[in-house]
Amino acid sequence: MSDTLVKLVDIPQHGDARGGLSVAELSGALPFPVRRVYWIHGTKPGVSRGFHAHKKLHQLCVCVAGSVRMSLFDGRREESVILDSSAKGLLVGPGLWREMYDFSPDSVLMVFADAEYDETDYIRDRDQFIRHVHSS
Ligand code: T46
Repeated sequence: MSDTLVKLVDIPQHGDARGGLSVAELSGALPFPVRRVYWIHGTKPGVSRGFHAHKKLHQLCVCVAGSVRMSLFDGRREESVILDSSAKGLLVGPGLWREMYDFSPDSVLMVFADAEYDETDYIRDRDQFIRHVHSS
């Protein structure tokens, strides 16, 4: 895989004349066993989310409706990507500060995670995050 922060995976599509059907399965689009799924929806206009990193968590983010822009920062470089297709998933591993902007009113961001919710895995202070990545 390339050295870019934005790592997109293709999600197989099995739509037909009836409509769409997208599949994320282990050993396919999902590179880890899923222990939690959550989705972010109904985000109010102008609201930004994220502003944290994870110490260990691996996630696959799929915008299954509408669009959202995700920005990733590894302590040195920042890259951003617009997610607007259920055919693409963004892999977000540990050690990446993430911010989410420009949610469309119909946006539904589905996130597959390799661990259950654990607040101690979050780094919610940007300066602390920068110290964390530069010391590891
Ligand atoms: C991430 C980005 C992409 C839970 O109780 N369980 C959960 O599984 C999650 C994800 C959140 N929460 C609670 C914690 C907070 O009290 O829900 C509240 C909102 O969470 P947060 O402010 O962290 O939401 P976002 O949208 O800023 O970030 C979320 C994920 O938390 C995070 O892991 O990578 O989406």
